[in-house]
Amino acid sequence: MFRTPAHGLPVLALTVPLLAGSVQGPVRLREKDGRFRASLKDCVAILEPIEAPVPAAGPSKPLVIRTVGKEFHPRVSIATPGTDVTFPNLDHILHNVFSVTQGNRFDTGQYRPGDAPRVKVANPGLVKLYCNVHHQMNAFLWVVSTPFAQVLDGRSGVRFDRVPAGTYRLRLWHPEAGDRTWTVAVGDGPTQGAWELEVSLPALEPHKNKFGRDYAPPADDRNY
Ligand SMILES: [Cu+2]
Repeated sequence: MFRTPAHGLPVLALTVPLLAGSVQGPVRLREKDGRFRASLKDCVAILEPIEAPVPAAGPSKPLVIRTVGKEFHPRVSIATPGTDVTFPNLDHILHNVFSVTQGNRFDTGQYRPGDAPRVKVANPGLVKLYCNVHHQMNAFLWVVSTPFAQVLDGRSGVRFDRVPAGTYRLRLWHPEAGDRTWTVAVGDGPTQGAWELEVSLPALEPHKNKFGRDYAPPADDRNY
């Protein structure tokens, strides 16, 4: 860029280009029987700076998690701290969304078809979302302050571009595998890797309702 100092002659202001690279490579999800799952649906990759010039990301545009057919859609999402999350109810029955995750507790109360309660997520971490009416409804929201985070639905692995050079923690997570981390050094150019998670957890984690009690037997509301 050019600046014009007081004497009127343009001076070239030199800026040192920031080294940047990429992190890329396949991710595999190993089943209990040793085979690999065909899809990385619901898998999350997060690149957290340990020592790297990455400013914390501010609130992102509002996130929408719908209740459809007694399920949350999407089941797994990512937001930065301070982001609004709305929960439109597209069913014809009452739903609720609550979290008892420390640092991001909330309870929307029961809400009707067409309603869309809104909450603001505050602190980084994994937020587990449940419905107090329907035991089987669960979703996960990763609150992260790094701009380098992605849900791997429809992908075969990780790819982060324009990553400033430095040291990072690569965190991979899946609802049925929990998370694993690796330290990754990023320089100028691609950093290649190959990463694996192992399925070890049930598809639906045992959990209580928002009062910390067992769920009541299912109500007859099949016509959602
Ligand atoms: Cu529900």
